Amino acid sequence: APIVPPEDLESFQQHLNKSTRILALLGAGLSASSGLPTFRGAGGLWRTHEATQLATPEAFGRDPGLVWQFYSYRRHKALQAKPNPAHYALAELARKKDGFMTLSQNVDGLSPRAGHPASQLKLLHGSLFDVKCSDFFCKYTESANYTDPIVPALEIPTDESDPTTISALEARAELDISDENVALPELRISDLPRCPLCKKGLLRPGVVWFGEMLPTGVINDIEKWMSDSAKIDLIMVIGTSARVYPAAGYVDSARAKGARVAVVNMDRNDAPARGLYNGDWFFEGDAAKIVPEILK
Ligand code: BJW
Repeated sequence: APIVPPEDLESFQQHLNKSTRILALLGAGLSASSGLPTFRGAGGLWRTHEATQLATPEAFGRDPGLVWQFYSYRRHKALQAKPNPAHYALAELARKKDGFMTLSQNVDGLSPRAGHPASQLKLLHGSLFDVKCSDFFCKYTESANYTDPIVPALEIPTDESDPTTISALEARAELDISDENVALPELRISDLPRCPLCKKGLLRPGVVWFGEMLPTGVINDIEKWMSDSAKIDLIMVIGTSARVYPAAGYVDSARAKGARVAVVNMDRNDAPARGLYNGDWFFEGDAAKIVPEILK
């Protein structure tokens, strides 16, 4: 059976083919089938903590070691993960259509690794592989830091039980520290990455936490793109609960300029599907399967 109703597929593709100004708003669901957990719902817990509770300046201020353990784990998982067919299909659409712009809330680096042209990809919430100084007065930033772990103390512990065979010794499994039953290594503040410029502040992940501004350059580029023309033809809202602002607000901005909305989501009852009008589309299922099919 086809994943997508044929009549929806046909009307969507007709609209896509005549569209010149297109946006995509991406969220964690896009990378779910690459093995990376989402923020809300199943998989949104890291040990006993809501992922969204660790993504705040307050959490970092209170317990920088815990927050680094969370982000170091996610850097490690993202480096092991591979882009899925949806990442590749979006990258290809960008190469085919100059007027296509992707707004990604994801920090996992999978869209860039799928070859998505950088000029058509705006990373709203930064990247796991950007690092910056947490001291307000220090301007130190680094991009493309793929060192894993970023400091030795953040190495993921392995199963130290006595191996019975050589291969078991070689394959010593990493423990899953996202599981609250696995002990977290003790950390001292002095073990955490320190700013090489001011030598005072701790380094922190270059992502956008709650209450923080999105990167000004990114916001300006999007505003400019939006105001370049009176009309936007289409916005695709893929794998996001569209609950976080200002990201979710781009759906309304696009609609205000005439855009029709296409939602791709596993969960029909999740936020973006509720606000759909006549002439919009809802494609239910795994983005990794649906996106390549509708963009074919
Ligand atoms: C699948 C699938 C599969 C699963 N296939 N689908 C206006 C109104 C109210 C509040 C505010 C407002 N404006 C600003 C705010 C405050 C706040 C906010 O939005 N709060 C809301 C929660 C109410 N916003 C901010 O603080 C922002 N900053 C800001 O506004 O600055 C200005 C300012 C400053 C000071 C004071 C006031 C204003 C910053 C927001 C930063 C968000 N950061 C995070 C963490 C990033 C770092 C990290 O990765 O750790 O970004 S939070 C987290 O949520 C992360 C995500 O990018 C973001 C969105 O989540 P996403 O991607 O949608 O994931 P999920 O899990 O929610 O959804 C997954 C979806 O996929 C689900 O629907 C599934 O069904 C689906 N799915 N598998 C297809 N295989």
